[in-house]
Amino acid sequence: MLKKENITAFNELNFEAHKRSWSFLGENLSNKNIDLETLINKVGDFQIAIPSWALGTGGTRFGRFPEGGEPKTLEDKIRDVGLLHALNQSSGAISLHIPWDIPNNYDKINSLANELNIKFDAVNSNTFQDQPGSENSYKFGSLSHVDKSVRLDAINHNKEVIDHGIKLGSKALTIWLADGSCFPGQQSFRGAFQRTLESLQDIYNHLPSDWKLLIEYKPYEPNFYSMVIPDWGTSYLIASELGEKATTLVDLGHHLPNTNIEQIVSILMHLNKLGGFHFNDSKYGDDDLTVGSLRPYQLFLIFCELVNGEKETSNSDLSWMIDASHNIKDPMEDLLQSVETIKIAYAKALLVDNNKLKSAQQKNDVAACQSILQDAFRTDVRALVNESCYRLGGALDPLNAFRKFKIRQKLIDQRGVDSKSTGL
Ligand code: PSV
Ligand code: MN
Repeated sequence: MLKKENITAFNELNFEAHKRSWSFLGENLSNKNIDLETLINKVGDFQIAIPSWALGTGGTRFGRFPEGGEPKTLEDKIRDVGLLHALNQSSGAISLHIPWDIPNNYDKINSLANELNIKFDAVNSNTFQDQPGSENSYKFGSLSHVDKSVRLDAINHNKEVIDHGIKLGSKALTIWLADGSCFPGQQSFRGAFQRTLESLQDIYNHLPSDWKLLIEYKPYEPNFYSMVIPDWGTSYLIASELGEKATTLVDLGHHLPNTNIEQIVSILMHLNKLGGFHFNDSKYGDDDLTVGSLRPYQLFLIFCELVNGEKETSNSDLSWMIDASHNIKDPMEDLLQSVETIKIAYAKALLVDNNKLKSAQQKNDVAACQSILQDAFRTDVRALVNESCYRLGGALDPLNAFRKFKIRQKLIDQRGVDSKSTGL
């Protein structure tokens, strides 16, 4: 569907314009004593996993408007990520959700992923939906449920997810726990917390030694009065109780309005407990919109803390993933836009003169502090992002290339207009 020669031909058409922008930016950055090669390599090395459930059209409880050509099988999902990666060279991993993505044949799945240069990122468990054939229900919780047999089902499911991940070379389990309560008095906060901790300990003990447990938090939805793990403090507390392999996962959409997420990132890294990230954007809640479509400055500030934290703390080896839902856009186009925005924010954060910032902070020169950050933020780094992608063999403008090659139409021709992705 997408050959190397196609990308080369596409790049030739766009090369002159790119060369002009890149030489302008490159010269400006070099004049500031910025090492271009290091910068390009860093941006090129940055890989952002694609969740298997984001390849289909999202929706709300009111409706869904798919365009067609959605991946029906795990193989199709891996192929879609392969296409994204071929175009942008930054989507070299897929994050699976079990039971939606259980492989029929591990060898075949592994070799397909290998062929497309795709790795398996964190595996995700699902105890927020009832499973067909199961005698127990998660309606009133899973890992926190008052009934031990329901808790055991949920614990065993998570252990099975780890076992699937081992066979695919994953190195992390992400748990997003939907447990909580919808009405005051429905649940004992202490009881639910304690039962969850015990369940998680059991799952934690099943983790291989080189695995991480990523604990995601969320303030509301699907439960609207209380969630058992509502915030980063609770996630951190649980991760600390469990042990070294347990960390906190920050999903940008899982905060109450106006929360200072960059501060959370900074403190978690200081405590060596930041394990991963789910990128998206929102105006109101967990809107799951395209990364940076609303708050690109916040995204940049978060990246400043990540870049700094990687230099100044021992917190490293983070899992990066997009966790968005595309209600009215082509999912693959939306993902390409998100990845590009993430790389732009990262590149801008790499431009911040941290020595200058530190000395301005020491002098309490507030105006200088702001200018130093905004200098970097206002630099147009798109040519840098394109240059790093180009050098790795990707397209100079991945979104336009996707359109030029009519990839969606080809997927519709191949899979049908009615093909629906499994998952949410
Ligand atoms: C639900 O809010 C959620 O976005 C969680 O963040 C999970 O990561 C994802 O869905 C899939 O379960
Ligand atoms: Mn998430």
